[in-house]
Formats: sequence, structure tokens, C-alpha cells
Amino acid sequence: MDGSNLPEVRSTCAYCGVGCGVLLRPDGAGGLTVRGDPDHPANFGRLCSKGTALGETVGLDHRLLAPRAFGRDLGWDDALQLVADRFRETIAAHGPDSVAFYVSGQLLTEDYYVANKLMKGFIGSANIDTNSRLCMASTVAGHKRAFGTDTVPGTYEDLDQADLVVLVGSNLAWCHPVLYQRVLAARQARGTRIVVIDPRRTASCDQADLHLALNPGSDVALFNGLLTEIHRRGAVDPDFVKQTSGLEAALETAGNDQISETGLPAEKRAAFFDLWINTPRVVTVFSQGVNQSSSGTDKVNAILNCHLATGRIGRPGMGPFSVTGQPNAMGGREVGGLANTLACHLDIENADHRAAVQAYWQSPAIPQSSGLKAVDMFRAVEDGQIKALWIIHTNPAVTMPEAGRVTRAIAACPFTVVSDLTLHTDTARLADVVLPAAGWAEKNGTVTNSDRTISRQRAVLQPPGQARPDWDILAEVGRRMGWKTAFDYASPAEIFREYAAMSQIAARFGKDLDISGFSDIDEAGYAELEPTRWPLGRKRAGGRFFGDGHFFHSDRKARIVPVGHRRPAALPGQQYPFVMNTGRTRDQWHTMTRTGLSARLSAHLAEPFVDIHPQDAAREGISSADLVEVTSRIGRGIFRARITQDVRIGHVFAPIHWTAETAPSGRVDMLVPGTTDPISGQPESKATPVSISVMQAAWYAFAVSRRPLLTPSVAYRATVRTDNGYRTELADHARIQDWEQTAREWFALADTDAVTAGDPARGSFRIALSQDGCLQAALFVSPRPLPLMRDYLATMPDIPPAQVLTGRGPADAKDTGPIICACFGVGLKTIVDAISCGQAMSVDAIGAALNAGRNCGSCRPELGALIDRHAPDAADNPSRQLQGDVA
Ligand SMILES: Nc1nc2c(c(=O)[nH]1)N[C@H]1C(S)=C(S)[C@@H](COP(=O)(O)OP(=O)(O)OC[C@H]3O[C@@H](n4cnc5c(=O)[nH]c(N)nc54)[C@H](O)[C@@H]3O)O[C@H]1N2
Ligand SMILES: Nc1nc2c(c(=O)[nH]1)N[C@H]1C(S)=C(S)[C@@H](COP(=O)(O)OP(=O)(O)OC[C@H]3O[C@@H](n4cnc5c(=O)[nH]c(N)nc54)[C@H](O)[C@@H]3O)O[C@H]1N2
Ligand code: SF4
Ligand SMILES: [Mo]
Repeated sequence: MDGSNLPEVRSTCAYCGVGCGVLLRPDGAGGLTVRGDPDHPANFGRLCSKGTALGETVGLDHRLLAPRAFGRDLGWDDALQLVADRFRETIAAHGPDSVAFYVSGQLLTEDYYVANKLMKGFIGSANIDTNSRLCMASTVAGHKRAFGTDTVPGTYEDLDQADLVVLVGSNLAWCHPVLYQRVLAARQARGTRIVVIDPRRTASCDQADLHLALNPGSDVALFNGLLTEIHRRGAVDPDFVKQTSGLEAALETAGNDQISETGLPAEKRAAFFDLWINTPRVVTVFSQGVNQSSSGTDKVNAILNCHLATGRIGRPGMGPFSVTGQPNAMGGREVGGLANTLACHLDIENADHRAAVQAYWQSPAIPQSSGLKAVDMFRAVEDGQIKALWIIHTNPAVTMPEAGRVTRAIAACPFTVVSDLTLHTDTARLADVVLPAAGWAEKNGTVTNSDRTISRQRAVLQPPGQARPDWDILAEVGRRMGWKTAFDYASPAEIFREYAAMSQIAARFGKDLDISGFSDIDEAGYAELEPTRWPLGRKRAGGRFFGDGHFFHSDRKARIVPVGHRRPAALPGQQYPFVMNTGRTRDQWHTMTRTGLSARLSAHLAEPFVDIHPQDAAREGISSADLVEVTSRIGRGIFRARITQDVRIGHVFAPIHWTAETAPSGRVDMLVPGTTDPISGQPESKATPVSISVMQAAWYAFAVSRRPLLTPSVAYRATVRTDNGYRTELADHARIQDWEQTAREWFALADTDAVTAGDPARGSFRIALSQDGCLQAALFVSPRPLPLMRDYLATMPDIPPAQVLTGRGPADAKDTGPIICACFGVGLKTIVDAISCGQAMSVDAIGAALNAGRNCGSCRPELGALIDRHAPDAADNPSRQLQGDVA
């Protein structure tokens, strides 16, 4: 079939909470082309590097095609019966709280609704929690404290209409790239100023007017300083504060804070206060630098307080704005996917709410109090309280804090089920039963993005093998557990309709979450559903909240919550002198199970790294490209050192993306303890005290191969995809005697032709293995980190075996360096060459010369930074290392 004749289908991107609309065209051979939907209100046609590469992640090689139980394939009938029976037996023997679901902000609303209904209404436990606990829980708690409801007041248009955008603990340029592009467009159009509040210099700082590199965890002190200043300068809005309570107490608490805790120079603080107070149209965007903290909820309220005191909320171009991480973080909150909420923003602790929900579901049970939050849930698995666990659409063995402990707990749990696309995840490997889920392009449903817009995700490909949508698997287990009618869904539209109608109850209780306008939606209406921002009820539709001074506490007023600064739970000291911050890189999504399938996304930053300041590096004897051991109180890891002034003295930063599949010693959550915010239960993922030392390796190696290496058990290994296979970095403490034999084993190439070079006695060895003249694999070993043209070598098998041993291309071959522009595959070195010779002195000029930055724009901040560093007249700063230029 010729795919070009197939119509484009409107859907939503699989990744972040921006919720960009995409147009998908199946190619008829299992693949897809993807472009931005010009009519979607989130992106108006734009996509970032990850969205653009979606088509490269729908291949089938890694997919799980049939249910597996205890290491064998099983039919669905047996697998579902096994899951239903084991859960039913466990509940019968030990009660409903002996089982748990751990789910995900990446589930569709319909999947989430069914999971929540099954656990809370039918099993009768509140032990369902989600990775949103690691992500948005502090915002949920902060919103509820201030507004009486978990509602984002503003809309994306506010970012277009603001005169000042403050990014607090948000690397918007990399994590919400299309929103960042909207902010930059506003900057061009109306001169919008940008302030970044982040201990670390990020890509989001490149266009910023001001960067406040505050001490980790000191955001409350900073925003309390702002609140005090707002009051001192008479900027409180007297009419609006009548709709609030608590200002006096909050001012008093704020007055007790020491602004010096922020570590910011007075002029910088003053510049920020001036800008904020003098700019009515201010949007304060916040994300994980705020949420993932032992004072996360207080940080959220400290920000909301300033907006409430000035009445800058829910009006065009102004308001606090929590940007959500996962594509359906919002939908999950709406259907009550957290252990401490009921569906439709109703409260588990409220007897009337419980009764109404139970009546609506006609369910046998409803929990009387909150269930276990993520960290406590896995501890309850560890101590045997939870005996059957179902993990859906998330990879907690990698992404939970105290990941080593979580891994052991899952492995020891008497019965664990995992629903995933693939068996190749650290969590799926631990499960008794793995169920094959249909993936993003294969299933129908809805997601809600950061500004409350509900969009359709539409199936355009057949699920491979026996894979089934998550809602379908959950409903079938519900039926087999004995609740035939309650889970008798034939389509996601039916589930959506039930959920929409349920929101009438919420509206009756005076809740703002009302999508009852969809209560009668039929299959055709659902099929055609246009992106729609909630609320969509009888009383109101779309738009902003709270500008009218109407809040959702019983007195209809907002709370200005008194909050005081607290330092992070653990502080650096003699044994662990550095603070380790963790976060995301531009082109990878979480545990890389999907983005890692794309060679061009994997070429941006191809190894687990740790950023360290030049002075710290000098003191610890660390050179650029060294491997370093990073140790915390609970674990250790090995990372490639990048020496950079982007982090402050005493701070290091490492990405979250690496797993036992890709880089076993590069998993940051092995080091992060399970300390949580006392209100939200969200872990402190961004402030772990650590020590650092150079890894004394006996050898370092680099490999390119067509097939994955048979994992040698070595101290350090990091593998990513290339266009033709894999590239792997390795290092270990133990010497290896017979390198040729070892190489043949690792590559599983026993009888192939070998060309070798080097002096194994001195620890240096190179080997190329080929079959019929065609290169299959090559290995380069050295006693020191290896300088090689890695990106050129990754173009194997186009390289002649003899050439490959030189580790570099022929004189005319160009090593383009790590990919900076993922859309057009333009490498670092190509760009730096164009800048250094004066050919391209602006981001647009680089675009004109090389095309880089001309499609999705995700790399434009890095292009700007490269110009700053490499323009012929730029001050030479040898300590600023090239991105990823590791050896
Ligand atoms: N490329 C990419 N994009 C993504 C994702 C991805 O995996 N890859 N994941 C999505 C998800 S689920 C989420 S939740 C979002 C996260 O989006 P972001 O929150 O923007 O991303 P992070 O890198 O986790 O952290 C943001 C910043 O917080 C800073 N920070 C650390 N401690 C503090 C502090 O005490 N105060 C302040 N003010 N800042 C601090 C860090 O230095 C970091 O730059 O991204 C979403 N988008
Ligand atoms: N130290 C530290 N830790 C962190 C963070 C941090 O900043 N620092 N961030 C935290 C945050 S904000 C988040 S959101 C989490 C994210 O962490 P996770 O949710 O654990 O990471 P993902 O890789 O997104 O896991 C999603 C899994 O679902 C599978 N999958 C994909 N599509 C489907 C589907 O349609 N159905 C099913 N059933 N499975 C599917 C994927 O293959 C993958 O295994 O990490 C958290 N952990
Ligand atoms: S910004 Fe990028 S990752 Fe996020 S929804 Fe849009 S295209 Fe997808
Ligand atoms: Mo997240």
C-alpha cells in the first residue's frame, strides 16, 4: 500500500505536557510521518526535536508481542485470569490494602479513570499512586492550599501576552521547548523580559535578561523577600486581597526569613524585585526545581502568595503557571489518580464526596482515607505489607528515589505485574507477569495539557502482536475480578462519557472541574473531538480561573499561606561535600525506552555525565572526559565528567535518563534518598549530598557494532543507538589479558575476520571484525580516555576495516561532532567551524549557512551559546568545554 495516499490523522504528541497537536500519516509499512498541527492551540504547527522524531520510535524490534508470565509466553485469557485470580486471592487473604497500583501521568485519561475506579471503588483501597507523585504532587498540594482546588489559573495565551516571564526551577528551553518558542516569539513581538531562577545556568538562560543562580532549595526565602517588598512598596492590590485571607500572617512569617539564604547578591535580588513589582503582566512559570524539594509545597505557595497579593492571577498575561511534565499529568489529577484524591477533584476525606462517588459508581466499597504515596508504597512493598503490585506505564526501578531499594522490593514482592511496550526495561525485568500494552500511535483516548486543554490521541497503527490498550487490559481484569457491569466498556468513548457525566457531581459540590458538556458525547463526537479547554459545563466554558476573585475554599476566598524557608533535608558536609542536582537533557525522554530508539536523538548527549565547576574539578584532580565516581549516603555511580561554569562551585548536575539497559552505573536515582516533602510526599530529587573522585580505570574502551554488545560485567558501560547499530563506551578496573578473545565474545563474532593494531602489553589495542569485507564491529582500548572521531566511527559499516583502526577518517572525512541540530543532523564541530571562521555570527546566519535551528528550534539556545563561546572575538575561556566533547 502506498502510504502517501493515506489521510493525515490529528493526534497529540506522546511526550511533554505542552500537548502539541501532531498530524500523523502512516506510511503503510508500519511507519509514520509526523508534522505539527497548524490548527492546534498549543503549538500552531510547531514541534520540538522529540516530537519531530516520533516517527523513528514506532518500530517493532523492541516490542513485547504477547503476555509473559514467569518467563514464558501466555495467551491473554490465561494471563488476565492469572492477574485477576492473584489479586483476588491476595485481597481475600490479607485485605484490600495488601495490593497496590503504581501508574503514570502518561496514561490516557480513560486508562487512568478505569485504574482509579477499579482500585478505589471496587477493590476498595486507595493504594493507587502515580509517578506524578515524583512530578506534580507539590503543585497539587500548593494549589489546593491556596485556591481550594487543584487548578491551573492561566492559559498559554498568557505567555504570548506577558511582559515578564519568570522561570523558576524550569528549563523551559529543553523541557517545554514549544512553550519556550512561544515566549521567545512574545519577546520579539512585545519585548517580553525573561528571568530565570535556577542554581544552574541552563539553555533557558541564553535569552534571559536576568539569571538568579540561587542556593538550592532557597526559593521560599526569595519569594518571601518579594512578598515583603511588594508590601513595602505599596504594590498589594487592596481590592483583590479582600478575596483572600492570611496576608498579615504570611507577611510576618516572610519577614522572619533571611534573604541571605538565597546566596544572591543584593543587586540581583533588587533587579528581580523591581522587574516583578513594576510589571503587572507577569507570568511565573514553575516546574521541578520547585516541586521536587523537601519544601516543594511551601515553594509553590510562596510563589502563589505574590500573585494573590497583587491580584495578578487569572487575567491576560499574568498568573502563576505550573507547567506539567507528562502528557497527561493533568488528566491523571482530574480523574483522581493520586492516593489522596477521589475522581473529579472530589476529596477522599469528605464523607459526602465519598458517598456521591460510591453511589455514582454503584460500587461495593470506597476507601475512607488516603492510600500510600509512592515512596511509602514501595517501602510497604519492601516490608511485605503489599503483596501484589501492578505497575503501569512507568519505570520505577529507574526513576524512584532510593532506586536500589525499590528494585529489591519489586523483585521480592510475591506478585508483580508490569504493563509496558517492551520487556527491556529495568522494571519489566523484575516482574512475574508482563502485559504487552498498545503504544501511543496505536490507541485512542484523551489527554489534558498544562493549560487544561483536552485533546484526542488517535490510533493510526495496528497494535503489534497481541498488544492491547491499557484501559482494555484494566477493564478486563476488573470484569474477571467479578465486576462485570462496572467494567463493561466497549470503547474509550464510553469511558470518557462516564467520566464527563461524573463531573456533574463535582460541579454540584461547587467544584470547578466540570466537563459535563461532554456527558452525552457519542462515538462520532468523540472521534471528532476538537481540542477543548475545560471547564466545559453548563455555567462556564474555557478561559481562566480566579481573575474574578472566586476561589474554592468554603468561604470562596483564597489563602495566602504563611511559609518559612527551610534548607534541603540533607546538606553537604565533610564526607559528601557537593550537592547533586538532577534533571533532563534536550533530546531524551525519561528512561529512553522510546527516544533512545532514535539515532539522531541519541547523538546529542550520548553518555551519562556529571557537570562540575572548573575549580572543583581542579581541586579534585578531575580532567575533562575523566570518568568519575559519585557517591552518596545510599549509593554510587560512574559518570563522564564535563567541566563547565554552568554549575556553581560545590554543585554538580547529572541527567536522569540512564538505566541498567543503557548505562548500569549511570542511574542517578541509585544515589537519591527517599526524603520527601511532608505535605505532598514528593521526593527531594534535586539536592543530594555527594562526594566525587576520579575513577582509576585500568582501561577505557569505545566500541561500534551492528548488534548490541553482550553486556560485559564491567564497571562502566554506556550504549546508544546509531544509524547502523550501537556505540558503547566502557571502562573497568580489572585488566584483561586476551583482548581479541574478549572482543569476539562481547560482539558474539567468533569466526569473523579480524584486523588488529596496538600494543596489548601496554594496554592499547584496536580490533576491527568484518565479514565478507563488511565491517561488523570495532573496539578501541587504551589505558587513558580515548581521543577518537567517535561520530565518524559511528557511521560504520561504510568505513573500510583497515581505515577504522586509525580511529579517524581519511583526510577529507569530517567528524561533525555530537549532533546539536537533531532535525538536520548538524554536528557541533561543523557549527563551531562556521562560527570560528566568522562565517556565521548569529543564530539565523548559522541557519542560513547550515540549516541548523531552522526546523523545530530546540537547538537555538545552544547555537547562541556556541556563538558566545567561539566567535573570533569572544573572550577565550578554556574552562568552557564543548558540549559532550568528551575525549
Ligand atoms: N527533553 C525532555 N523534556 C521533558 C522531559 C524529559 O524527560 N525530557 N520530561 C517531562 C517531565 S515529566 C517533566 S516533570 C518536565 C520537567 O521540566 P523541568 O522542571 O524544566 O526540568 P528539570 O531538568 O527536571 O528541572 C528544572 C530545573 O530545576 C533546577 N533546580 C534544581 N534545584 C532547584 C532549586 O532549588 N530551585 C530552583 N529554582 N531551581 C532548581 C535544575 O537546575 C533544572 O534546570 O519536563 C518534561 N519535558
Ligand atoms: N532524580 C530524579 N528522579 C526523577 C526525576 C528527576 O528530575 N530527578 N523526575 C521524576 C519525574 S518528574 C517523572 S515524571 C518520572 C518519570 O519516570 P518514569 O515514568 O518511570 O519514566 P518513563 O521512561 O517515562 O517510563 C514510562 C514507561 O512506560 C512505557 N510505556 C510507553 N508507552 C506505554 C503505553 O502506552 N502503555 C504502557 N503500559 N507503557 C508504556 C515505557 O516503555 C516506559 O517503560 O521520573 C521521576 N524521577
Ligand atoms: S514540546 Fe515537544 S515533546 Fe512537548 S508536546 Fe510539543 S513536540 Fe511533544
Ligand atoms: Mo515529570
